[in-house]
Amino acid sequence: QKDPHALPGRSGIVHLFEWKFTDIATECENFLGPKGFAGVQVSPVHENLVVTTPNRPWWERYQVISYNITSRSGNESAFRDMVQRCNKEGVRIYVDVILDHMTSNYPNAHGVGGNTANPSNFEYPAIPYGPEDFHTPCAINNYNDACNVRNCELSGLHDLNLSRESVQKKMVAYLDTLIDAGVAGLRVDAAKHMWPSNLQILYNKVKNLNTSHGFPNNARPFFFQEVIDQGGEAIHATEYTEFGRVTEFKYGRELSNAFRGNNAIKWLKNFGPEWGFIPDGDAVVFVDNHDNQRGHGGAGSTILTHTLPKLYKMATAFMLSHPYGYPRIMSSYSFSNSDQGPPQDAEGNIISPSINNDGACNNSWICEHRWRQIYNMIKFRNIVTDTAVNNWWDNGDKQIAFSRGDKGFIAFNNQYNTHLMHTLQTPLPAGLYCDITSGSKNGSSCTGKTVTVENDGTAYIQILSNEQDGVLALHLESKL
Ligand code: AAO
Repeated sequence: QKDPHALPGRSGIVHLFEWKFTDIATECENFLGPKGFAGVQVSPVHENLVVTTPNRPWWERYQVISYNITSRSGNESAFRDMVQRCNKEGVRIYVDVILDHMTSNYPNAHGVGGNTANPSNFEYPAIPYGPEDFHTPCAINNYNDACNVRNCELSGLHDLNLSRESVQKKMVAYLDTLIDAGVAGLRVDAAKHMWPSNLQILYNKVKNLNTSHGFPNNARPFFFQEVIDQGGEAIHATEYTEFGRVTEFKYGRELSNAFRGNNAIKWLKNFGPEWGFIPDGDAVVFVDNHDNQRGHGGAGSTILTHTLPKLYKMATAFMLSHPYGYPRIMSSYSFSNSDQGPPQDAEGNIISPSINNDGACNNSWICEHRWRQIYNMIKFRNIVTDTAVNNWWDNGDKQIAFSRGDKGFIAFNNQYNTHLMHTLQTPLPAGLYCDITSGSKNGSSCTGKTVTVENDGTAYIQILSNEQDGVLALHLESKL
């Protein structure tokens, strides 16, 4: 249940936040498959409440009206088609599932698929759930009290009682529908707000993955659980790691803090459990997520996002070059307020991303996963898989370099106003290499900087402090 079921030679999840299913399917075929991405996290697929004040915010999708597969991303047949087409390209689908709660109180609550609910009476006939299926309402207001966090309502969202077998049965039916469609796993929203023992029972009831989509016999779904544990609260991430992975929120906070210059990156030498993180095989890691990039869910001002592109690409390159955890990349749309939904037309339909000639996205979609400095590092990660970090070098401050086995080399200059100009040890055979950060290898030429590796494996590495990118990366296949 901790295995993301990536196909060999692939890694990384990209969260295509608020994308339509048809666009995700095309992206699997045109981009994610060819570039070596392993999977996609899709926004919640169940029928959600239509919120009109504010006008169709992104977060309406976290308010459940029914478990029917219908949303602004598409209907059930579009969902099935997407999963099938992505699996065919070797790209897995992970669905964000909301099990903790239903909607909060809204008058005339209705869903995107036409179902209605009477939340103030705890009635959700389309599932159906009734008042007996919920915890007695109380507000979450004390993160030092596990019972308050798990038995009360998060932001007024009506809190389901997962200790009821009938509730679990309805959830399992929904999750099994997703498994039948060919998904590889589930992001469990607000797992912190559910009792670990109930989740363990629930997960064990869910079917094995669908062999007709290429999964081996008896393969268990990948469960990765959203548990925000930054210390200082009653609930710990490790309560959930026996039966799934957990999103390690300390990771993005510390990495962002370091690349913002608040902590010398030389300290990243032992980045991982020695920093108080959960064990490697238990962690899903990320720089930012859909919440903390817009100030929701415990962000602080530390988290790096696409709005500081040079530093963001450096932090992401570190994440993808470093072996700790299973990485997830955020793919965003631009926004000017934290409620704003995805690009949409006057009827509220999501507008598809359009792709420029240079491969970048247009019309308000940011598509970080299409940034060269990011997708080329997915390939780096795929090439250096299962190798150790060695040849660590630092200048005692904010410049570092390291190798991955005998397959890759990477250097970072995060020092304001100081160039990195050093001859450093690489693990690579002698020859001329293309730096896959400043450019890409194109046949036998390179669109970016080149580096000569000498017979003894050393190479002169230069990253000027005013360059567009603060990273230089080489791997076996970037040899010219
Ligand atoms: C919307 C409206 C609300 C309205 C509600 C009901 O915005 O005003 O009351 O509807 O009508 C998303 C949005 C919500 C939205 C909701 C439903 O973010 O704004 O509410 O959809 O439409 C907690 C949870 C965590 C959760 C996070 C947002 O633990 O699970 O809040 N994330 C997930 C999703 C998220 C979604 C939901 C859950 C709900 O990813 O998109 O909400 O399905 C502390 C705790 C954290 C807690 C935060 C925020 O964090 O530790 O567990 O997250 O507080 O409450 C430091 C600490 C850090 C601390 C932070 C903030 O950084 O280190 O631990 O300070 O104090």
